[in-house]
Amino acid sequence: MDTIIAHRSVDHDLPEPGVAALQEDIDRHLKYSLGKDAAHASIYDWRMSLSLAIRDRIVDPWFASTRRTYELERKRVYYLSLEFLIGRLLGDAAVNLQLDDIARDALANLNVDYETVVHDEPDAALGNGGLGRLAACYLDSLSTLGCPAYGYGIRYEHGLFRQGFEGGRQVESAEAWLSQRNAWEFERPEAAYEIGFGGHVSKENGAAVWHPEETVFASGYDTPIIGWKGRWANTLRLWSAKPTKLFDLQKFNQGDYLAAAETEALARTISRVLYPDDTTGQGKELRLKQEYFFTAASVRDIVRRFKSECSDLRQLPNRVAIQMNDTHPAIAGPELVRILHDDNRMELNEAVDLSQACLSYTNHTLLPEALERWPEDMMRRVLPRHMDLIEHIDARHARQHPGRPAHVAIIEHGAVKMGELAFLTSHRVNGVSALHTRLMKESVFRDLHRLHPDRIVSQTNGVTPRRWLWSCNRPLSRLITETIGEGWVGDLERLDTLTPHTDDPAFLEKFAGAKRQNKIALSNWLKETVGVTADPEAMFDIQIKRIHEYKRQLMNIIETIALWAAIREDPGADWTPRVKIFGGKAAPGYAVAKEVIRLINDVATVINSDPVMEGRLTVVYPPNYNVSMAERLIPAADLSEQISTAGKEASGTGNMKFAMNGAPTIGTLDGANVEIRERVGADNFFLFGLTAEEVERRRQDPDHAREAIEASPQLSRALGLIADGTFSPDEPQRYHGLVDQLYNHDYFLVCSDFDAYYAMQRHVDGVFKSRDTWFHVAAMNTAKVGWFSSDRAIRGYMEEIWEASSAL
Ligand code: NBG
Repeated sequence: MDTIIAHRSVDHDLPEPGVAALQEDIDRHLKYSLGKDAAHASIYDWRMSLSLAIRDRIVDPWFASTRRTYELERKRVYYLSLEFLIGRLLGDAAVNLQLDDIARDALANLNVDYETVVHDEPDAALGNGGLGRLAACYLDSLSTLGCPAYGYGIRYEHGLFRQGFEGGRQVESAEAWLSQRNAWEFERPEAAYEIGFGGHVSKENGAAVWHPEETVFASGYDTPIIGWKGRWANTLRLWSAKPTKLFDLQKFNQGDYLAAAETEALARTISRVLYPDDTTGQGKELRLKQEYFFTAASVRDIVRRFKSECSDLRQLPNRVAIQMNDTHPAIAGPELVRILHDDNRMELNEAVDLSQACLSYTNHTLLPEALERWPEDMMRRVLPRHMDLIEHIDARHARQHPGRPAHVAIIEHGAVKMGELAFLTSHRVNGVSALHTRLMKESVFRDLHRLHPDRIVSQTNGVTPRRWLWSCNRPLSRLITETIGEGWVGDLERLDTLTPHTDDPAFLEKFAGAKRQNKIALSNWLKETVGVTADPEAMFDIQIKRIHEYKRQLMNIIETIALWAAIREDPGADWTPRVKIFGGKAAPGYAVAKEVIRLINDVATVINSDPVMEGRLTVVYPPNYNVSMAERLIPAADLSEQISTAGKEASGTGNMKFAMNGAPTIGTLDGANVEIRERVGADNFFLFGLTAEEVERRRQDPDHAREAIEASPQLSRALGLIADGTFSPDEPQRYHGLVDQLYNHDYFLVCSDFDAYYAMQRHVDGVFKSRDTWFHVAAMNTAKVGWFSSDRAIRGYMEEIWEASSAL
């Protein structure tokens, strides 16, 4: 065994545990934790054993981090998010502990394949899309930077639904990530809080006392999140709802069996499912209860931890920064005020001010349908005391700003507006890209911004380079390390030192080789899973994200149809072969998005069976897009589709991941595309389309769509093919609604941007043919996007919003 030692070339700060030690621990867990003999162990058994062996190695740095935070009396950051889209954890933990190669060797010695084991882990899909994935990247960076922090969310029994296709249509089924034991979490029966709903408020000795009608326990489960090189670990604490047994028993004893059962049912329901919709405010009482449930548990946990260290509640803002990820945890303000004032007898206005000094809020969208509003009567029914406090906060703000415009009120026309509540209870409000922040100041929060000109700040999103470059793209990350050394993983702006190499043919050859290796791997996977042949020589053109009208997958598939028609017309021309890859889920109730999915699949069927298209055009839509699929697709991409209607995509984070992995963007001036383009350079970004301002102006023309269609032979022809049933021969009218909508409404300006998009795609075809130019552009994307690391973003939050510092 002594001869088998780790063969890593990187420097690291950890003691070298070695292959033999890890192998021994895997064996031990297999035997004593799983109760299995190696001869009968399944992949699951090996995965659990390896995960537990790796988890063991996280515990010491985790404890050390906690001890250090106490010793240094550091401020802690609390990231409250209804979604954490973490994906698989095994690979991540192994990489951050620099144990991946060691684990590979240890398993190989046991005749087990590391990749198979890693891929056996179910994705923890506790989120819908960008917002939830951002929260996961931020956890990684908080730990990497040694910022003392907790993530707080819900331990949903069922994560985001599983997507299948039947006859091209999306069908949803329940996801069950917890059907197998979760290797990473530690149950914390002692961290349990009784959370109330409903009931009434009474006055007792001059203080308000809330008597909830029903209660559930929030019970914590902790997952340690280890940072890069294992120097620091924070905690992700997810709350699971459990029935309050004692309360049930009383009711039971009173003979009220039904009510007793109700409590139990309610409890189970609260943490059962993630709402599968990220862009519409849910008018559901259960959603409100989920939000209050996890926020209240988290705030109580925060105050309890604070009190264990300090008795003077006025010190709270020096020790506590609470970040509200979107408005879902916006009840944190009133809840903290309630705890300070009602439970701890702090003067009410002091409680409001103190709570504001702790809280800040990130806005993630300007789409009006996504801004949460709760019916006032529902809010009063579910949270009567909070409603009183919201009224107080609103009235006080009105008094402090006489003559404030009526619509900045938190409560208006019988609705409680969570955006306004979050704004008014926070000391900082941030947008997620420069453009989004500017538009926020000019639109949704225009008047509040005038009243509070210092409150809104910008923190452009970032993504973790550990998952999104180092681990998902080994061929490229090896090349980068070989070229500029290893420091880039923890300091991504060092990628800039690749710049001179982007003119070196030998480097570009290797860069192209890495891309090719990833494309072959993806091609093999596509063949196995969906049976489609994707030629690695072709351009891999990828759009992966939630299906939404503003993201304009429809424009992409119409362009595909137009291209198909053009190739058929002149098959002998020198076409650049393309594989169009789509991935993404539609919210189950979002009818238009589901039609777009069906259209893409219908178009794929026709194009892929057209012999003329062989070697020229292929369309693939693998079902059930998730974090793990993204890790396969992004490294293999040649072209990144970021084509939203300008002004609608708050930031985007997929755009950053693609650029990092050497896939230039075809995109509009929207969200973080603007900043990506500034950094990679206009020559290395394929820009098209109307700007946010032009979009607004264009919409003023009532005939914008019809005019654009009439002016564009390509678009007219493509729409004609959709309308005449070419892609739905068994039901020619299938897409009439969709086409009508484009002619007569087209709110997202697919038609007005189409020609520019089509023309830019043909330009991209040309650049792709010139191999040297293409790989220079691709490599420049990798070299220049270091700024989009979530480490930079978290540093920004620490300095400008939380006033928190690293404890490393
Ligand atoms: C999304 C935006 C994206 C952005 C992510 C993360 C919501 C509500 N918003 O553009 O649409 O990148 O948030 O900030 O999910």
